[in-house]
Amino acid sequence: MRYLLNVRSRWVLAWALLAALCAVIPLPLTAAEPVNLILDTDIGNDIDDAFALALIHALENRGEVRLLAVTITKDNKYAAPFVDLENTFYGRPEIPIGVVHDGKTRDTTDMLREPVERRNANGQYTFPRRVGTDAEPKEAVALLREVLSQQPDGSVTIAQIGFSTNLSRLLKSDGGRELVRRKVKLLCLMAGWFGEGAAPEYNVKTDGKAAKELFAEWPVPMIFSGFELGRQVMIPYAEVQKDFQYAANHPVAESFKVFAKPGEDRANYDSTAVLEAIRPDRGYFELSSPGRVTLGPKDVTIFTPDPQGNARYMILKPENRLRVQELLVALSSEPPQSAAPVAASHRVPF
Ligand SMILES: [Ca+2]
Repeated sequence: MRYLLNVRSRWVLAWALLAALCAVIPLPLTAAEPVNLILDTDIGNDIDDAFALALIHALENRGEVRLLAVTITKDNKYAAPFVDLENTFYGRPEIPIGVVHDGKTRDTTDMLREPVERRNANGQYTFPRRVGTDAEPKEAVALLREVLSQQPDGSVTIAQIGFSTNLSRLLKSDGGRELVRRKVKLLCLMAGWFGEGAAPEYNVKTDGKAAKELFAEWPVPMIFSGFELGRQVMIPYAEVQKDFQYAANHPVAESFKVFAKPGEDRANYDSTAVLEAIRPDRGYFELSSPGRVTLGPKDVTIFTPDPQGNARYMILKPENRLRVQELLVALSSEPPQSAAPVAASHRVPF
């Protein structure tokens, strides 16, 4: 009896010690590993790509994501410097950038050109960057292959918020489909239009051939954020005017002002796909049943339910619309963090 009491007493003491330790050692809110993310963007054709990139930086500040690389499908010389100056503004100038060769939308847009070319009174760039000064971007597919090959199997999420040019070329490159199957766990894309009244969607129809190939051949799960969802989530002009005032010169706010008409709210399509890529388990969106996405006349997306399919599309319930909209703008307008945690070891050299 005395022995049993002693054993019980020891257990009580051990539990008391453990409780005391837990009280003094703060446990992280989440022990989850950050999402290893590649962003593939047509930045410069609409303003939401710049906001989606700012959103990624805010979530990397929280340790939720590690931006491995940015690849670009807009074939214009200002796109890479703009991505680079935005990454530099947020304290991460080392993020490698890949550019498309012989791609779509070669036109120059002022929302890229003006921030890239802007100089201060001393003749220095208002927004410093490395591209065009001491570094040059790589070709996008080569960079995708390099980055993927260096990551653990099944660990990479890709957010495609432009055309399918780069990712379809990746699949067709030597061993590319196998590389994707081995390294990528999820592709979130802003692409298509699902449900009533569906019409051709810009990201799909601009490179319809690539989209068709990607949707047919992609070997791991895909989650689509369609036009019908993104158009419900706005970037309010008045909020951009107020929320980015912390910086006298802010690349995202300045690009927005160049692009949007005074007072014009713009849709935040791309940020919805990025949010799902990084926070898939927060219930912001519902998902459709599994199925397959194919293209019909004029490259309109057709979703066919199929239990064996690897595609789903996102659904935004009316009661979640405002919280998603406000969350995205609030996160995108977060100032750069002076001591942002940077897991540089996971990134390939610029
Ligand atoms: Ca885009």
